[in-house]
Amino acid sequence: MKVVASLVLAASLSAVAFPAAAQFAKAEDAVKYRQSTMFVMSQHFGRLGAMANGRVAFDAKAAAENAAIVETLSKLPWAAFGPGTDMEGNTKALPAVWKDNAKFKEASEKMMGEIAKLNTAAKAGTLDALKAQFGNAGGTCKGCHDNFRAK
Ligand code: ASC
Repeated sequence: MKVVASLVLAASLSAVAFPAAAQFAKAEDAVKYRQSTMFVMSQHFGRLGAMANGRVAFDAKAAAENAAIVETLSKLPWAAFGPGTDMEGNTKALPAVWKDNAKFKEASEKMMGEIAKLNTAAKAGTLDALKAQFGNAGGTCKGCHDNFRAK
């Protein structure tokens, strides 16, 4: 009984220590998850870009909806870059994600911060406000891709 109790305790402690690993059944799922969330995010970010760059007419409601989706999605990929998800050949994520993890984490936090500001800007309901923050937000996507994603 004691052994079972300590095994249960050990399992729950390791789940707390490694929440990312516990979230996915296998490494392939983590890779698919982070790629999928990034892809959906890029689709909604692209709709904001089309407005910011004048390719489609500004629509305040659509801008606010897309920016809210992007902000929610911006929080999701990171838990899927856990230990053991460095799958060579199956991902564009560079080894630097794990070797230089503090820098990667910093880049992810910078991105989330700028995306949160983009959501605030979009809610203001003007094209000027959207334009003023869109480039800053996109810059953090690119900055991280330059350092942590293979071409
Ligand atoms: C996108 C997308 C990215 C970023 C980046 C911004 O829409 O898919 O990766 O914007 O290109 O510089």
